[in-house]
Amino acid sequence: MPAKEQRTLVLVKPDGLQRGLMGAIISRLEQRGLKPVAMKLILIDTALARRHYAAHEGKAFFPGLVQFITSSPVVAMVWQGKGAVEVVRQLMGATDPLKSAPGTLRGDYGLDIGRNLVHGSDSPEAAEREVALFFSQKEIVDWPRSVEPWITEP
Ligand code: IDP
Ligand code: MG
Repeated sequence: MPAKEQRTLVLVKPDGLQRGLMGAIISRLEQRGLKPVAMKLILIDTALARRHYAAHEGKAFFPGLVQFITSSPVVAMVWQGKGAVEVVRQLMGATDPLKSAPGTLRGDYGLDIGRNLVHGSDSPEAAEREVALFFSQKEIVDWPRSVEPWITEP
């Protein structure tokens, strides 16, 4: 991976799949110029959910969050590119869709903080931890993309 690029974990949450918004969410990341390097549809088990959201353990919404994220499949992905962690956070919008700007994924498709469609790692350190939680090294494909110099100046 080029030094100026980052990788980040993105989940299309159960509400995104149930509502048929997986394609719309993936399209937005793709159109921005980020590159997918890993992708799978999975049913998250309770153990993985608790590890993924460990920072929120003890909070009032934690049990509901674990219940929700394990209730139906998600699409787990790793996206790569310049500033990928921050770019995905901007594309997602604020945690509460009511506070997310129009044009963001949560601002365009969501109304409720507990049904906010998408997860993105919130820092490079979190991204590293979360990518490793969901994917083995073998599942991450470092593929060349011919359009690259038209997206990022070499
Ligand atoms: P983030 O997804 O924008 O990074 P976090 O603060 O990391 O937001 O919270 C993780 C997830 O927990 C949120 O995406 C949301 O689904 C849920 N959550 C956060 N705060 C609340 C709350 O106050 N009530 C209900 N659910 C919440
Ligand atoms: Mg978070």
